[in-house]
Amino acid sequence: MAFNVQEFKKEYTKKFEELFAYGYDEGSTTERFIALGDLVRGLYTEEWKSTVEDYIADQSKQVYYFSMEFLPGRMLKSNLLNLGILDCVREGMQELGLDFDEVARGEVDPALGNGGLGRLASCFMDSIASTGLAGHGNGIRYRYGLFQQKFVNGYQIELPENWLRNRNVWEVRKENKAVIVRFGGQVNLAADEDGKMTVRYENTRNILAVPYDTAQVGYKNGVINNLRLWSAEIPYGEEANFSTVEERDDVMRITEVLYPDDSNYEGRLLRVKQEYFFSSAGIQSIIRYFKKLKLDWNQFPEKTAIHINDTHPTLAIPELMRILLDEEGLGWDQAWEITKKTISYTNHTILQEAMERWPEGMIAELLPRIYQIIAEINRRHIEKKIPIYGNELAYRTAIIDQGQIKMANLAIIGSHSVNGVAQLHTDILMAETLHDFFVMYPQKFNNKTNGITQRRWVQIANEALTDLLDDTIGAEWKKNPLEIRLLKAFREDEEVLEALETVKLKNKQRFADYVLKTMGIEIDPTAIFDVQIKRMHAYKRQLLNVMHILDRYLQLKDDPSLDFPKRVFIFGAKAAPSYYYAKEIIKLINAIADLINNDSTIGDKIKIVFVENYGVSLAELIIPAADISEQISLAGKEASGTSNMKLMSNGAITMATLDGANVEIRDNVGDENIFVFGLKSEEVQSYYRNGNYHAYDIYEKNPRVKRVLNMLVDGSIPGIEQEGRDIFDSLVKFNDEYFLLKDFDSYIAAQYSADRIYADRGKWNRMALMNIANSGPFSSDYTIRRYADEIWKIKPKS
Ligand code: KOT
Repeated sequence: MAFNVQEFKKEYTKKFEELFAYGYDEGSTTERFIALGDLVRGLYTEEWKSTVEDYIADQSKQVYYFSMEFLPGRMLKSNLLNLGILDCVREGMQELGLDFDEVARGEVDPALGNGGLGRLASCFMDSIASTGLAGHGNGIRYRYGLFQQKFVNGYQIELPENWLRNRNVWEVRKENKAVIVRFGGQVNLAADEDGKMTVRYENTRNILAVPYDTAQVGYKNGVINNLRLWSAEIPYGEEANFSTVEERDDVMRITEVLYPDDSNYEGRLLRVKQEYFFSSAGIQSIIRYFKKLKLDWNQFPEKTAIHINDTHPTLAIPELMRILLDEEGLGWDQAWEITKKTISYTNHTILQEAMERWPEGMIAELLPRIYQIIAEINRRHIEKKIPIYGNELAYRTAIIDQGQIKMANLAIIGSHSVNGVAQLHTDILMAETLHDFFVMYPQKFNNKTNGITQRRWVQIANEALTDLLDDTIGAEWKKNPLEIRLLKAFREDEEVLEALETVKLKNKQRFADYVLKTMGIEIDPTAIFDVQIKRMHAYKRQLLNVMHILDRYLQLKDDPSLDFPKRVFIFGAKAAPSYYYAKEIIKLINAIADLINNDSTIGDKIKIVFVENYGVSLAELIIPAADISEQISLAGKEASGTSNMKLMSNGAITMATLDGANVEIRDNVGDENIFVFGLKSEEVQSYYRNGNYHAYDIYEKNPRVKRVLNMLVDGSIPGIEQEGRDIFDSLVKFNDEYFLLKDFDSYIAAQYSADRIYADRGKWNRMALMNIANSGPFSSDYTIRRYADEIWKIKPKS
């Protein structure tokens, strides 16, 4: 994009005054950001428009990524970087006497997702545009994002996240593209004039779905795709059918708030309303577009791919069927072939508590026609499969079972592709969780290991590392992330290794400044920064990390002269508000932070920092500062993980169980550049199968484990009472579901080897370098290319 500093300054000054009727020098940070964002949006509208026009002219096949969650993070720098004008704007702002980074922080970070699943969707949106693919997002414009987390006396409290309080400069409301989504009512068959039977919906409650579009700017390639988020409103004109205030409130509630559960499903009516609302709106707008092309319906899958991000948008399947059957008059078989060829599905978890199931009666009442279609899909599935696989297998794969609708079953049966998000995860799906379906449809199953966009997670978050890379290996890695492997050539180069250490130190200092300013805790940037950032969940085992901290504390209390290198344990985690146990662990971590941070005999040897309100923006600050990346979930439980990839790309060394994508990280970096410990997935499976795990025996026989656990209940940690008891019981009395006790010794041993190696700066820096150099394959650009080639069958714009 041609643009110079002088022009920018002129345009910015003008834009600011246009918007606020006074000069930027008088403006607040928020206003300064709004003016800049507004200006930047104006810069790409032309290309946004022409991208759409090209897609129409070329009749390109397009993919629509349906996701209940998107976690884009602040968009200013990312848009500027991708437009190729980041440096120019930074310079211009500086010349205007404004602090660019501060202005950038004036943007609210839209928290329209919970964690990995939503962030993956946003990395994918960036990679789809940046690899020149025609693809768009479809989701919900929540009025309130994921709650803001505060700690009060060490307890998590949740505050509403009113992210739209200032205007959202990136979105464009498109009222003329609104559609009607219908709920409730009755389905009637009626004959038209020619005696043809048509399906009529009566007494439905009609809701207006209004799209808000946000540009997804590709990296220096002129491609600008669309993220379409739907907002529920009261219809006007002939569709208006609400009378009472309660009915109106009901409508607004649909897109009011994001459900705050991660890897756990909420079986509430409102949740399924949200799911149908955005699935239906998305399908309707895709159909509307397709009809403009004036093609045959059989060409629909040649022009359209629809991907569903986990089962949340699965109602897109019966919704597409409904429109093809009832509105477009296709027969069942033709509609079904089109639907299956169009839809593909990603599974993100094997945790049973996360598998969506809806009561049959609830769906029948809320979505009577959709229910009929699901029942018919189910009936035909069983009828077709019995003769081939027998009754038992056919019924085990039924969509409707014991009064419940199983969304994963519908997603698999109604799609042509089912993928897991790391090789181990896909293997477990095929061999265990979805084995029955794998027997029926082996060709549908495939793996697509997750990835991350290094544009946000390296170029934007870690400018110092970006400069170092450019200076050592050139800038090709930015277009072609595999090229980062060129860094390997410098693994014995002391100058580069030292420069890498300096970069890390700078990022650690930046984070230390933040911690001092916001929490009043002083941390030493030369200490090991040991980072665990992810949702608080028992299977992710933050508690194992805590056990290590307590053990280290006890060792130091016994012998203050032990020469452990200094460590700062950094946590960032939100707990679902209703997840009581996770909240108890938050309280426990805050309590041990109070105890240890204020123990003068420990001093700098251990510090604990639990940041409030962890999210994308904080991740951008923490990840570049990390030395150790804690990826310690129980093997077989974490589908993939993506913070593991972000941290390695920034030179942190992984403390890993062989779970999710950690396995592939190990394969890429080699055993000598990662700390691996703990049970393997098959070992865990075998314990579960045989029921021969006895946590109590370990507690009794392992004195270090016993001492650590006793601290939870003997009053040594001020401020916790019931929490300590509950956590102790979960481990000792209720047999430690996630095998923390079993993995404790090997975890401690791995932590000790990290201590030893950290003391050898040259060796540590080399390991860090090798992690960065081997992070290229985890770029979401490659992940997306594989989705495009193997599932969506779409080609990049030439
Ligand atoms: C949430 C509700 C239902 C089903 C699945 C989820 C879910 C899974 N939410 N987040 N995930 C995570 O997705 C990431 C992206 O694939 C994975 O890296 C991570 O392991 C999952 O836990």
